[in-house]
Amino acid sequence: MEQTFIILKPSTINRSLVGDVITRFQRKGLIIAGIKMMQLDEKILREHYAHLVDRPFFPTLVKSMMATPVIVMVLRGKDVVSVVRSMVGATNCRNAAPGTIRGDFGMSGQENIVHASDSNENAAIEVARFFRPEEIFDYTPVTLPSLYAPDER
Ligand code: IDP
Ligand code: MG
Repeated sequence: MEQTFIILKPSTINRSLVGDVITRFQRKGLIIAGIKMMQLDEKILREHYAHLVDRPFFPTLVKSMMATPVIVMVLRGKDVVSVVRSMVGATNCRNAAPGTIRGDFGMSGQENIVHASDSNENAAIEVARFFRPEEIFDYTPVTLPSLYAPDER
């Protein structure tokens, strides 16, 4: 099974939506392989958002991402990167479809509730950037036979 990397952004912490967002991932049947709270700094954000450093909104984005500690997560599941991206929805919450996390919980392009990896390759890079190996847990929930058929696991 694959892994993906999630950040519950300061907008989620400030708006007390942590439980609602995590509940969505759990109800879907995704396995929490790692979870912790941390304060991001400019160094890690320049790496994480390297594709955006030249954009005019980058300083505002960095400030926003450091406004409170964040909660970072590693989720595990079959095809989890694409499953989670479709659960999260379009980048701008105002364009995100109802039923998605951004579509249901936000009104902003920047303050958009969660980060989720966009490919298996980036997920591996992001997990390694934010977690030490011993912070990721490989366990089998007792519910696994109800989550997947044998040939899907
Ligand atoms: P994604 O989070 O949907 O993968 P990216 O293009 O990777 O979107 O952008 C990373 C983050 O940068 C977004 O989640 C959002 O917080 C912020 N962002 C992206 N585009 C804009 C913009 O045009 N204005 C302000 N913030 C933006
Ligand atoms: Mg992105």
